Amino acid sequence: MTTVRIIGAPTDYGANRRGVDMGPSAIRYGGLAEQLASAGVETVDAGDLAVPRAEERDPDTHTPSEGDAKFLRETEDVCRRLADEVSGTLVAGNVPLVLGGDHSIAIGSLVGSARDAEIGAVWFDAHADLNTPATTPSGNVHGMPLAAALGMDEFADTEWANAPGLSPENVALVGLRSVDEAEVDVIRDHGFAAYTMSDIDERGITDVTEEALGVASAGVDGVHVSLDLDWLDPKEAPGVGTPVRGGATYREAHSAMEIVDEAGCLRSMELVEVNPTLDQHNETAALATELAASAFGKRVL
Ligand code: NNH
Ligand code: MN
Ligand code: MN
Ligand code: MN
Repeated sequence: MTTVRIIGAPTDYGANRRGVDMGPSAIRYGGLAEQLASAGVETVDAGDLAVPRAEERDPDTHTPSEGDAKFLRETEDVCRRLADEVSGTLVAGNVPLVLGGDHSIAIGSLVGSARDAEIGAVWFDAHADLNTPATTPSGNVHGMPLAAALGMDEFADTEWANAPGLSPENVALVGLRSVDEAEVDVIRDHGFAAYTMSDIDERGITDVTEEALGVASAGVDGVHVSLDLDWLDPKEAPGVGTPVRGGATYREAHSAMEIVDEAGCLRSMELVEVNPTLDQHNETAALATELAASAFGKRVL
């Protein structure tokens, strides 16, 4: 029986809209332990990492080079500790489930998951998260974690952010519908496996998710699944800071997570960008718990 270890990373350094730091609490109150129990997995809760409040800190937008990356030093501090937690969980034979927080914490999840292994990643997100301090339109690090973990451009020298066991050939992005110009070039130049919502319209969620998992799992030890709740349509998941219309439906999302389970390669997972201050009756958090349960094997029959 799988034991899932829940690790909270309550940050909101990486996003414009405040309140995403309450995500881990909202997801727990939304029924995470109960949902995972109904999937037949045991859970242990490691609690939350200590995260200083943004108000106590200086955003300092001039690191690591000339560009903008707000709270990058604070993000580094959290991600270093998160990487240790994730890697320690895996070494102990358990499966890490990280609760964000904004998506910048994926840097820590990926670094930890890729510390002693070759991994792939499937990125379920409206956005590509491939900006760097030089290209970011916002300065928000939640738009950069994939570029950071892959050591792209000015992140090449940022050793704390690089996941050595992750290479671009094993990254698949699913559900794209808001991609910045510089990110379009990066996706083309690196030949990322990238599936837009139009691909899902044309081919169906089953086909796209199976192909994405095939790309991510080819020749590696396991796959990290990063689930940004803004992947879903805002009608299903209103409690996110950067909603984009035209996202995955409730059924498509469940179907995709069931395929994650069936593929049998899940190594680590995260649920990010749940912002309870923007949510309605905690429904986005509750949906996140249901989707995690599907990814860990919950079925009706
Ligand atoms: N691409 C935009 C930026 O870099 C938005 C990123 N927002 C996200 N990413 N929520 O998933 O700021
Ligand atoms: Mn400065
Ligand atoms: Mn994201
Ligand atoms: Mn997003």
